[in-house]
This record gives sequence, C-alpha cells and structure tokens, in this order.
Amino acid sequence: MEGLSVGVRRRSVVAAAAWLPFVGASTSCTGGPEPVRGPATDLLEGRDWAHFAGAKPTSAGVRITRLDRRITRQDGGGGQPNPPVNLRGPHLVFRGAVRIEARLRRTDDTDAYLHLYGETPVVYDEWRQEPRGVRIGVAGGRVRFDRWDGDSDRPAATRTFAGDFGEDVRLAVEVRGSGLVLEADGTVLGTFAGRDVFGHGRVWFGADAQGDGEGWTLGELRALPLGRGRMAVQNAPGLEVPRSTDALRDLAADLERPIRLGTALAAGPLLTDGAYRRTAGEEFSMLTPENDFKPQFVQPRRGVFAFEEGDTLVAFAEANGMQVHAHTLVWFEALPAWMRAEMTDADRRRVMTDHIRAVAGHFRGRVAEWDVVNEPMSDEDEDYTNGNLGVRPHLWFEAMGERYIDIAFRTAREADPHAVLYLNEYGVEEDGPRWDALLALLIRLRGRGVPIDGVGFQNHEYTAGDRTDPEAFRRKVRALAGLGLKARVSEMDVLVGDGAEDEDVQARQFAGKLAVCTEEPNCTSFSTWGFTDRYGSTADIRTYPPGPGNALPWDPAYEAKPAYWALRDVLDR
Ligand code: 9MR
Repeated sequence: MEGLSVGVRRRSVVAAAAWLPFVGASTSCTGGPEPVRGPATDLLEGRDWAHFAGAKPTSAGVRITRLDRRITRQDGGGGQPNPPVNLRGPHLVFRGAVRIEARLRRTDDTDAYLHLYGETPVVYDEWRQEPRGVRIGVAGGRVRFDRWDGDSDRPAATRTFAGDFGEDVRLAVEVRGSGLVLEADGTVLGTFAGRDVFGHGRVWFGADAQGDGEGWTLGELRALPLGRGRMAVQNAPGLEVPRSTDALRDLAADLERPIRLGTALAAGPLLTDGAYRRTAGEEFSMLTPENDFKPQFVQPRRGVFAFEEGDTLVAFAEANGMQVHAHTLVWFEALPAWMRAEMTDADRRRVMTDHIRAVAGHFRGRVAEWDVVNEPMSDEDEDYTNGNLGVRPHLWFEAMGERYIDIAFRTAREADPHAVLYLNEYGVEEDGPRWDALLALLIRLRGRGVPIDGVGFQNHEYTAGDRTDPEAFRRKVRALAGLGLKARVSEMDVLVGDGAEDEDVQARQFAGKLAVCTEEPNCTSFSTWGFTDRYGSTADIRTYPPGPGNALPWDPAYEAKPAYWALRDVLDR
C-alpha cells in the first residue's frame, strides 16, 4: 500500500461517499447499504506497544496509565493536554473505507480515550500542533467523540452520548469517505462529518487516561477494510540509517583532535519523517534531546515516569554510533505543574534529588554527558547586586540557595558516575557581568569540590545584538581550561532576516564558533539546536500550520544552506 497518490485517495472518497448519503447529523443508522467487511487485523498482538509512553502490554491487553501529560505554561498554569502517540507501534494505511474496533476496560473512575490521528502531532514542550484526528472514549459513564481538524488545538466538534455503558465497552469507528460512523456496544450512535481528517489515508493510534482513576486497559484493537476499501498495517521504520563517509560527523572525527558534531533532536519527527531521520543519523555524531528528557515529559506525575520518547532517542543514537548529550536535569522551565506547586523546602529538595536519581539512573551508562543544571544565571540586574551573585532566584534556589547546584551535581555523579557533567548557559559567550558572575560561580563550585566537568555555551543568536565575536568566545573557553573545565557549543542557532546577505552572516557565525571549538583543546563538541528549519525552535509554532524558522543549516525541505557548507569548510581545512 506504499505510495498511494492523492488522486487515488480522492477517487476512493467519492466512491465511498455513495454509501453515505446522509452525513453531518447524528442518526441511529448510516442510511446506506451495509458494506462488505474484509478480514480484521489485530493491532495489539505481535505489534509494538512497549515503546508507547504510559502503556504496558499485559495478557489482558495494553494497560494505559494516567500520565496527565500536559504542555504547562511557564507560569505553571494548566496548558494543553499532551497525550502520547504510539509512533513506534502500528499505523494503518488505507484507501476507501475502514473500520476500527476497540475494547475499553475500566475498573475505576478513569476516563478512557483512544485517539485516531490522521497525521502525527508536532510536539514542542510549550506547544503542541494538534493534528487532524478523532478521539473516542468513555468519560463519566458517557461515550464521547471529539474531532480535531488540524487548524486549532481545540476540538472542532464534540459529542457525548448517555447510555448504559459499563466497565467493558466496545467502540467502533468507520471511516467512510468524508463521513465517520461511531458505534458503541454494537449500536450506531451517530454519523458525523469527518471533514478531511483521514484524507491522507493513514491512522496513527494514541491512548490517554484522565479523571480520577489510575488507568484502563485497551483489551482489543482491530481494523478491517470495508467494501472495496484496502488496508495495510505498517510498523515504525527501523532506526538505523545509511552512513556516508563524508558527512559533518566524519570530517569532525578526522580532525587531528576529533570533536563530536551534534544537534538537538525530537522523537516525533525521527519516527515519522524519513528525511529528518536520515540527515540526523548521517551528519551528526552526538544528539541532545530537545525536549524529550525534560521533567514535564519524563515525570508528568510525581513518581510516574515515562521514558519512552527519551529511550527512542537513545536507541537511535545507539543504532547510529552517536553519543547522547542528555538535557536537562535541573531547570526552571519545562516543569510539570506538580513540581512547581507550593511545598516545604525539604520537599522541594527531595523532589529535585529524586528526579535526578530516577532520570540519570534510568539512562545510566547509555548517555555520555548530562546538562545537570541549565541556565542558572539571572536575567535581572538586581540579582547581580542584591547578594544573589547573579544566580537566578527560581524555585530550586529559593529552597536551597546556591547550594542547589552543588547538590544537583553531587546527586548526578552518584546516579551516573561515568557521565560527563555540564552546566549549560546562554548569553555568556561575550564579556560582561553575566559571564563574570558565571566565572565566579564556577570558581566557588570548584572550591567546594563540586563534581562539574564542563560548561555548555548555548550560542543562541536570535537578534543582531546577539551576534557574538568568536574571539570573545575563545577567551571564555580558555578561562575554563584554566579551571580544568571542558567547554562545548551546546545549542547554536542563528536567526536572520531575509536579505540576500543574511545567509552569509549566518554561515559566518556558525563557522566562527566551530573554528574556535576545533582549535581549543578543551572544547569537546559543537551542537546546533535542531538542524532543519522545518522543526526549529525559532519556528512560529503558535499558528496552524507553523511558520518555519530560518536559524539552522538546512532549510525546511532539507536543502543544505550556506551555513552547512561553511561548517564543512571549517572541518575540511
Ligand atoms: O527548543 C525548546 C523548545 O521546544 C521548548 O519549548 C523550550 C522549553 O522547554 O526549550 C527549548 O529549548 C531550550 C533549551 O532547552 C535550553 N536553552 C534554550 C533552548 C531554546 O529555547
């Protein structure tokens, strides 16, 4: 079923619509002749549900744990639900009409939802591009149906159905052309306009548990083609990609003093976008998880961990001979709401150390390095004169003072004794009070015997004012060498205007920093923050579809930009 063309899909939509003269209203029957059913395919047995966050395959089906994953706002407020998608599991490719049947078993007050996605979400941890799809489930004793049209994070249509639904409910959805038929326990509940939700002829699966209970069990999940429809089940692609001998990573490995060439990656596009996967594995010898290791992903509820997306990134690194630079254990952003809640100082400290032990312990031996403390320096002038010594007074600082940094590094070292431990910071590539305060902090940490090995210089250049001089950066790297510390370029991206010369400015900035890193013996790696403008963190992600950024070495269509060639030139000198 590979390579279905849009034309074929359109024709089948028209054909299927003939079965469905009455679309858009809720009725008790579909109004058309019963389509012939093909054989059903089991989507649980023998399929991969083990890499799906919050899910655990059992003999009774797949147990779905309540994760409460949300995209929290930076003030810690509610945010958008972020239920996981089983991207490493099966998805359907179909044309014409298809029927999906599920059995939802509940033993407590959990609200049980099955998501059928027509395309996959793009997940940033402060925003999720909710794709086209439908969600069916049982909530508060009612069957519920929601449809997203891919133009907002809110559902375009929601319906609930009261009924005598027990602990074990069979739901079915038929995708028939542009119509959707919903069935519960053998009764048709309604027929809905499907818009173009499944117009790509694909269905990915997700599941979510909400409400007061602990979870539910997906007892059965099957799919079958209807009428003249065709259907195939596809598994996720393998993670190993073909290697070249002449990519950035190869040139960096061939330097007299080899360094690692890295980039920030996300599990979603790795599993769904072949060009992303191939370029990432071919060109880079190190990866930083852009968001998938952050607390709101890995510990969405206190004591409930979900490492599956992070594990996928580690597996990708292992399959392609890359190192993982893990990011990040202690930060003031990307925290689940529970972590920000009021608590005693002692509890706050326990939350931090428990998190470090659990997360660094989980990845122990499989990651080379950790950003233990991210962005400890303050943005407020007053923190440089009020006794805080430039250290940001966030929740961890409030509970422990500057010693939170000592405790974090000591705990990380115990949890993964072989990982190289970094402090990661922005805006310290150039001279100024921020750098002075960081250097003074590093001297204090060294003086107290804190096990810190190096500093990551993020090198984000978002505005013309951020364009730092490579020589200023070189002085910082050397200052660290004087303290016996390593340095790395950890998150470089260079946002530019759209003038003809802008891409050259961008290329020069990337090349200048890489050159310093290759020349200074304590600089270990050079990483960009993403590599294609298609998913960069500078994209305008609050619009549907997102507006691409322009800060990275590859354009949204994976064409190498001048910055890429400039990086090669530095390595190939
Ligand atoms: O690129 C990341 C973006 O998707 C997240 O929403 C954001 C908050 O977690 O973090 C971005 O990455 C940041 C990194 O973790 C730390 N340094 C600055 C990066 C760019 O904002």
